[in-house]
Amino acid sequence: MNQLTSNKINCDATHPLDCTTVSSNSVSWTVVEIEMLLDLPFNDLIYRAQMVHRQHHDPNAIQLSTLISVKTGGCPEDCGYCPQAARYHTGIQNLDMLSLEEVVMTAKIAKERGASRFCMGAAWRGPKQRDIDKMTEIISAVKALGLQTCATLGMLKSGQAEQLREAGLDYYNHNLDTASEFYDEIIKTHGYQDRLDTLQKVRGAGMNVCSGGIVGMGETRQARAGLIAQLANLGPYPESVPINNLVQIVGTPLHGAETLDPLEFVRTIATARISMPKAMVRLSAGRQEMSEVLQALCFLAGANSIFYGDTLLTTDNPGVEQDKLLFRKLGLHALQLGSENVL
Ligand code: SAM
Ligand code: DTB
Ligand code: SF4
Repeated sequence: MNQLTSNKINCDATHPLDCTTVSSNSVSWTVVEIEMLLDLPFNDLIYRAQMVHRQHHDPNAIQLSTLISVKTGGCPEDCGYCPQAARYHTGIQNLDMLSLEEVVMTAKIAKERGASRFCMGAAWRGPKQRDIDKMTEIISAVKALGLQTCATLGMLKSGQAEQLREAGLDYYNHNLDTASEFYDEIIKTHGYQDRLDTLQKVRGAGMNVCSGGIVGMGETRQARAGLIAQLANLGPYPESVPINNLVQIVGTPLHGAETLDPLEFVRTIATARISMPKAMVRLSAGRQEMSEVLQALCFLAGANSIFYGDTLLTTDNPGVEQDKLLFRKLGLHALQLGSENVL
């Protein structure tokens, strides 16, 4: 029997396309099984991803998250892709943390434009207690606007996740970034286990987990499969899975990395969809460099969330008007917390 039909396919067929995935969150995936998905003929893979997608999601609804960098630059860590790492000369300044008023003003605009979630990022290894104190104030104020809240502040210490949760934080984003075996080539100042520990703390505090990774860093297909398998096996897998295509930044070690074949990016999205059927799979960084056709393929492969707004943290994202036009062309609409669609 084909290994893909072993423990996660609800039928006895020998070909994965004849089968239906089970929706349970307790299924485990081997790296080899994810690689087998990645190896499928493209049409078969996309067909299968669409079938899974339609079992669990409105195929034409896309969740919109708007990002803000609440603390930009000056980060002590060495993540090889990151424009905000102080040690690389990327032209990003070490700025003070934004005020509560500045963040709330941006959140209001994001809501008016139709975002359902507001994601606040900080260039920290992890927050200090005084940072948590400021963030809890900010989170409560953003939550009071009626937005879902998400924060990505680095590694968490015991008790911090609970404080964020109590302030009204709905999601915590902390990416595994890549497969464990490739990780050390990208980051040395904190380890893979540190990241898993933070995700465990987030889960333990009862928050939703947002965790994904970056592709296009020169990793092998096996490493991409390793990342997806690791995420899918988190038990439960993350509610939200951002898949970033590396935005190459002059001055970082990964500037000049071999770019990923766009169809391989689409395949990665499809395997995330199949192995994490209920998750929101976010087509994340790198959209600015993608054609409309490539983005459409990503939606077809099961991506159902995007970052919405002119900037990510420090780099450009497609403009709001451009995204509205794309949504119109594709007949997509924004997934709303309420019922009204804005796009
Ligand atoms: N400092 C915190 C941390 O690292 O967890 C939060 C902010 S950090 C910028 C959030 C995520 O952005 C990283 O984990 C990485 O996945 C993504 N990211 C950063 N730079 C990127 C780039 N150049 N291209 C694509 N994704 C990037
Ligand atoms: C995620 O996975 N991607 C976002 C968000 N989570 C925080 C960040 C992308 C950053 C891209 C580079 C920049 O704009 O600085
Ligand atoms: Fe960038 Fe976050 Fe790494 Fe700091 S910890 S270098 S902000 S990705």
